[in-house]
Amino acid sequence: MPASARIRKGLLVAAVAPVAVLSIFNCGSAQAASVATWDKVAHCESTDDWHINTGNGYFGGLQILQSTWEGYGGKAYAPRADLATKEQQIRIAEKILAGQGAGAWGTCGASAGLAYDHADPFPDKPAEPVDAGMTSLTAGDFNGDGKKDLVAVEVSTGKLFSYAGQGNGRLGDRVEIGRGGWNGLKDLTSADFDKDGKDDLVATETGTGKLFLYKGNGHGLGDRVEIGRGGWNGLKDLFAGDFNGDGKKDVGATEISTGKLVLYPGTGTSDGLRALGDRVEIGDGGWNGMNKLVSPGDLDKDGKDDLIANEIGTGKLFLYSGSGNGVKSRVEIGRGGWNGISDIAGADFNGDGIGDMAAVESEPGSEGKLYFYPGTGTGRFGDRVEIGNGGW
Ligand SMILES: [Ca+2]
Ligand SMILES: [Ca+2]
Ligand SMILES: [Ca+2]
Ligand SMILES: [Ca+2]
Repeated sequence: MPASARIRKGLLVAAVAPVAVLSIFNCGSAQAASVATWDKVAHCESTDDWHINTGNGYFGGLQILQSTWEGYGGKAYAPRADLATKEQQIRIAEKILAGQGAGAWGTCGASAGLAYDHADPFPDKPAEPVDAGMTSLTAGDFNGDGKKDLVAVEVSTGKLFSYAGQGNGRLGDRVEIGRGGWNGLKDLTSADFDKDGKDDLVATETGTGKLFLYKGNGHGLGDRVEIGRGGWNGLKDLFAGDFNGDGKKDVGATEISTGKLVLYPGTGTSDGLRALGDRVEIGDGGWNGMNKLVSPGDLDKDGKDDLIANEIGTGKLFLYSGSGNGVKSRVEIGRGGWNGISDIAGADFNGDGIGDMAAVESEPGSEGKLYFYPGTGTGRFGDRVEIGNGGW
């Protein structure tokens, strides 16, 4: 369980916070709070100033740390919490509350009774869509023809669709796989985790912070199994690949509270909580400055899975070549412009043994275009080609 990531005032009284955190995790009830309770937290944190930025690194009425804002999806609303509306700040705070508990607001959370108010702040109002068109792209062979398919969630319906890969970077017709409700899941990533020859899908359930594995059955997805107890909302940018060289696919992620890159080694099974082993750190802090982490497979033809990521500050794309024991030092493979890419999936789409990428370019909150980026085998990508017919 990652430690809580925020709090200006709470930091001063960290010694008392664990008591509140403990009671929350023991009771296991759904986390939520009314607007009136959030108003009390804001009164304590920011004296009711929902647009405050004092330069202390915490922003807005609920004083949310920038990396936490980004980690829980706040940038879909605004670049920083103080630039978002009160409702948007509360909607992200609800996710932090679910992931970290009321202890994230220290004494302000305690005095507001945040841990004991389980009301839905906006019961009659669905959340504004955080992305338009399709979101949460990932790639794997989900129809059993040996060609990698592109999978994505339709924002307007919460349905999961698989677009049949043609083996040449192009996509065929889509079919719905899995059951609905995929708007409540995030960080979708795919690999054949249990080594039965069929790709599986892993995702975090935002409401509970649990990690689930959806077993591929050759024509879609079968039943899901819980493979990670709560706390996964404290991780972001999940990716899948074999990064410890044992031939079994692992799950990697950035830990929001520390900015470290962590790896949960796969055990080659889909055996519930035994599917992943104890986690290890494979990258020092600083990964909160990166996003869109994805493994396209082997990009530089050394036989090891690799990781690519966008540097938020510069919009540059970097390759972190897999070392068999984590990742090597990074190499820049794309000069800027990658902040305009809203979603990335990686796999060997054209079957040449080299990892490729599919990515959506869009304005925030708008539909965008889907592109195919072929891996060249040198660790870079060749010229992109638009695929798909809009609506992404
Ligand atoms: Ca396929
Ligand atoms: Ca499998
Ligand atoms: Ca492995
Ligand atoms: Ca490689």
